[in-house]
Amino acid sequence: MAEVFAAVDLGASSGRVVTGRFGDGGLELAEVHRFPNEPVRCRGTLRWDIRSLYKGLTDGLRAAVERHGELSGIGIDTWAVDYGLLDASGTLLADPAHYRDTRTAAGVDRVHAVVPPARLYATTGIQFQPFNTVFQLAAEELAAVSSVVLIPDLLSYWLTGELGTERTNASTTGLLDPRTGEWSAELFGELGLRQDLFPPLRDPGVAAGSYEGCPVYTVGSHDTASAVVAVPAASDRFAYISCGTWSLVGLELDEPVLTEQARLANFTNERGVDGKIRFLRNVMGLWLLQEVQRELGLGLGYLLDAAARSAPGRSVVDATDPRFLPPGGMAARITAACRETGQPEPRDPGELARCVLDSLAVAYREAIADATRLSGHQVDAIHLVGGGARNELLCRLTAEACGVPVYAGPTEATAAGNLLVQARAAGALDGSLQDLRTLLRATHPPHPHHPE
Ligand code: LRH
Repeated sequence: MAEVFAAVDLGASSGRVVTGRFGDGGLELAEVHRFPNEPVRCRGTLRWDIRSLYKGLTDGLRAAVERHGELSGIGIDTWAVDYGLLDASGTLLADPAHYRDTRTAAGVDRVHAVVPPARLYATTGIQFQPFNTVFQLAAEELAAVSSVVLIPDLLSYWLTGELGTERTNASTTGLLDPRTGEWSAELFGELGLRQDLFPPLRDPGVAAGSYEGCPVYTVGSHDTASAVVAVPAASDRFAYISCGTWSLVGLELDEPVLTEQARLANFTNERGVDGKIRFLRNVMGLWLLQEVQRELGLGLGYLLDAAARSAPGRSVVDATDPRFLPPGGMAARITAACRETGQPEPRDPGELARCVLDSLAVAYREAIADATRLSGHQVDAIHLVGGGARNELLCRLTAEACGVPVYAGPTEATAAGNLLVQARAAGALDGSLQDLRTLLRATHPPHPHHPE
């Protein structure tokens, strides 16, 4: 009999509940509910409206039950690094702060004054991002705090009453030792942080409690970890681009690369499902285009058509530059970056969008070249998964920039990875990551883009 699981996948701009039916025909995906994720500014701090997200999640689970009758499991993934603070009674003290809020700058200085960047990297392998949990916590008042709970674990706690810290997402805190998958006791000590602030670590693919009689499983609760599970690769010689609001570009490795060169190249070693390492670089991603769209009030289709008609490679900005992190005024920031580097300024929305897409393709090429150089791993295919796989122009430009075939899709890779790991945890599937990928590839063959 076919079994149906529900993946809750929250992204920075929307959340969705996707069901996966595992039967004779392989995996059938259905989006049963989608809801907006609209952060709110409260007394100057940008925050996630976590209760509205929780409502979207429970509405989605209800829709899943209405559609399929009974669910065999539920799994939750979200963006990384952010957390809720609980008091001793388990009550959330405030809406979780958004990683794009600028309050973390003081935390960066505080942490680096105690543990210099090179030692921090040698211990955790996490690339410097001003919003890493370790920096956010250093800017926080923790006296009244009993637990720090990462976002997917917080939602899972509300569903099940059980607390835990799932490992793939724990790695993004910048406090985990990537070699052992355990917290770095040394780092906690030096930073004066109590290790029991975080609920006990748990692996992806284990029981996490139940909700209305349905089992809840941990998955790669870091959305990127789930997306990488669902890269429909035919061999291990692949690079991936998990392309949504962010583009996470890199390789799947067996061991972390903790060299000084890797740190200087700003590569991160996040933990993946089955103890793998996600050796990758954060590139700004479709955020640049989303912000341009929002600001100019133009549809995505219009912008992409205009970009396709604009001259190629006219100007290229650094799509990893933290100056593009906060919301607002994106067109002016991109134009300023062109001017400062002596390149022509975009003159219309098409040229602006073209500049973004060309810049992303170049950033992808550089990230993949650096990742292969730093790790010694060879690549003969690039898999572009996530919403960006729908963007034909971006896929074509990436194939041309990299000189390697780009395989696009699935667009719902994150939900698919979430579902595959749950189904395996529940015993509905078995096998290695490669087996899970082969199963997915059969029902969701990626679309190839060959370099010209
Ligand atoms: C993508 C993502 C990414 C993190 C960022 C904060 O959604 O999880 O992997 O670096 O959000």
